[in-house]
Amino acid sequence: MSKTIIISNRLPLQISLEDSNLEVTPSVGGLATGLKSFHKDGDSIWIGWSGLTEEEIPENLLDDVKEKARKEDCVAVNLSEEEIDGFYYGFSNRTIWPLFHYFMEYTEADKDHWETYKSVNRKYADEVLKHYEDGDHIWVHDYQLLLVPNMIREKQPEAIIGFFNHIPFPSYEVFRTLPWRDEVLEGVLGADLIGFHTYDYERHFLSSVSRILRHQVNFNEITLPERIVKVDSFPMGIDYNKFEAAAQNHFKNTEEQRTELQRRLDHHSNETPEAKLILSIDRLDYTKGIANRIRAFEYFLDNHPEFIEKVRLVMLAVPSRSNVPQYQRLKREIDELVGRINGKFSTVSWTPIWYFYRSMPFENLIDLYTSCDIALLTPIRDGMNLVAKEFVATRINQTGVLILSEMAGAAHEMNEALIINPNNFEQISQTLIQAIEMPIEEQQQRNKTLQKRLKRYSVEKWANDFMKALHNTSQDRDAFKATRISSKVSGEILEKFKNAKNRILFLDYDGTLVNFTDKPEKAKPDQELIDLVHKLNQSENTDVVLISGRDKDTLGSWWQEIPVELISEHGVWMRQKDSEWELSENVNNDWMSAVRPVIETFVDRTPGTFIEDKNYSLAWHYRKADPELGEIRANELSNVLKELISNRGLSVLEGNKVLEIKSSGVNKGKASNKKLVGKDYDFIFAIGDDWTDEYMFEELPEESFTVKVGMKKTSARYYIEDTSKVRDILKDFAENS
Ligand code: ADQ
Repeated sequence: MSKTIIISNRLPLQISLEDSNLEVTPSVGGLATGLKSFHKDGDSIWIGWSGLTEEEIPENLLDDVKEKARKEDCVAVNLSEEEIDGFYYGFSNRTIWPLFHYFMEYTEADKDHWETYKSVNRKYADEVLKHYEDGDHIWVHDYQLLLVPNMIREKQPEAIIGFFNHIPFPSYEVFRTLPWRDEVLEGVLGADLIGFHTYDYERHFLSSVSRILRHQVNFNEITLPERIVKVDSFPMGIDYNKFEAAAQNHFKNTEEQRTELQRRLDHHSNETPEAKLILSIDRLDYTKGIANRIRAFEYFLDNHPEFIEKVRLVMLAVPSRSNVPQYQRLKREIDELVGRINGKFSTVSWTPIWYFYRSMPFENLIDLYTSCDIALLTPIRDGMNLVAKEFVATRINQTGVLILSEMAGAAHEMNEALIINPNNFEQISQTLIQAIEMPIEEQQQRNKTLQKRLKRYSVEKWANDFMKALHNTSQDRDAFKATRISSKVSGEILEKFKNAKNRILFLDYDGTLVNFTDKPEKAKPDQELIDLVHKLNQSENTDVVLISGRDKDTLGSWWQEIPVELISEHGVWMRQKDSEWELSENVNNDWMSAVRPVIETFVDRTPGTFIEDKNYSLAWHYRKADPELGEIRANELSNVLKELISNRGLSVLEGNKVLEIKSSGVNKGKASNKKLVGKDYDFIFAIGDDWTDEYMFEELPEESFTVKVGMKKTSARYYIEDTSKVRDILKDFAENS
């Protein structure tokens, strides 16, 4: 039976050494917490790092580590201290993490770190390949493993691979500054499905893919030559029932069962029943806005001294990445801030901030969540922020107020929270007052709605939705009817070619025989292509027709020396072997003077676009335009033109980054069929890459070998990956004729 392979930097369990014994504890952090239940309940294995470096594990305990992991359906990836330094503390946390959270001033570009990142990603991919069996679903997680999807794909082209990014994806303007931006995007694009927490991250990613790699993006689909990649947003939820149940149990605890922390919290509320506890919980990370939060709290007390002794900030900062200098500096900054503010405002009976710098057991988290009145979560940037959701889930009597930064992904779904800008101290201060004074009924009303949504969209639902979408991408792949021209299929076609007595080949030009270039005039045939077409054209019983949308003058001049048959402008002109151009359709161009000025206004407004004048058609090219603006304008122009040309016997063809206006009666289907009249071909081969070639694929006889270049929707029987593969098959023909 097929299984799911989860891969993340860390395993959901952390293995550590205590007096030469191995201890297993659960990992802290959003990803591990969230996915644990999915892993436990399903048929899956989890591949990741155990938390101990190779140097730290005594040789005699190596097998024990493996065994401890195996018991939890986990596989530990062995990493050395040097690898952890370069891969985790280095590239992941000193390059990607700050860059993706818009902390460009913290972003380093260290080549050695990048090299280690690549080699460690390869280690993870190799471990996956060891456990992979046909039909398995692979789910790669987060920014430490951006290259893994493609590393798996290279070895297992048919694998079903998903990738989820737990942190923000920054805007193109920020992402483009990364020296290895192309490699990173190509790495992720090895996946069939790429998930983000919010639509904003999704559109930033799509825009980077289309601007940097120049792949075609249609809504949320990226067309690669050989595959289609889907991108979507899946806001991660929490294990709602676990937090709700923990809170219910918490309130059932007897006096003796209460934790030390809970007793202190109880003492506080008994002593000062009117005072409010404001809670914050985060990993100690500069993205979480902890220092700003303390300053905002100071601003609040400065401006509203009436709340002195009436509020207290309870702050839990969980140690994290303490090997990275910025985290060490931040720790010092927070220590100082807390000290200064406590010194400034404390009274004999009150300190404004209770600060804990440690990891707490789960039951203490629940103590904090349930005992505080207000949660103040003010990240500067945060992929999602699960703490916000956990706080709400534990409020079983539905009281409590959540103040949440608009910079957290969670803010998109938690509209009933009080949403603030973490840099606006005045707003935070006013919002604190609103929270302190909020009537119980309003608190309950807000939390009721929030809880309903959190309960429905739990982490389980999130994981299932992602896996369902991943499964669908594999079904879409199967539903794609065209057959890939593998070496076996190309051998079969070649056999038919060899045995045929009378053959005709229709070859589209741009995107089929040559790659696209930024200017159409640059796509001149190279010598290899000229020789190839020449050789094919000389073959016995073989007619070769270059069929293109290009104008007759360009096509004619490029193929002046070779007496190959040409069809230009989608069929307006034909040049027989060794003869002159003939106008093949009853076409005219008196409409151009009315249409041209309209297109010119689009050229003026859309930098990088231009008009190509053909004898009987006008083409508007937008390949060089900003990709998003180009698509928007193409859509707009297409609508404007359709209205303008209605009832004039004209049509608008939407090609690959080009719109073309021409007579309706002309298309490659009609033109190619004309060539068949009165002939008795027993091998018809037609190949092309865009929409204008679909007319050929649809109108040629059924037994023809119709081939699409690139894996796009098509009526062709076959598809082939790219222009170099096209040349390979034509070379086979040339050598065997
Ligand atoms: P994190 O940056 O780790 O996650 P967050 O989403 O708030 O941030 O998750 C923290 C998790 O750690 C919570 O589930 C919390 O319960 C747990 N936790 C906190 N303190 C703990 C403690 N002392 N002991 C045990 N557990 C503790 C990253 C991204 C986020 C994104 C998540 C999930 O940075 O933006 O929401 O992944 O995708």
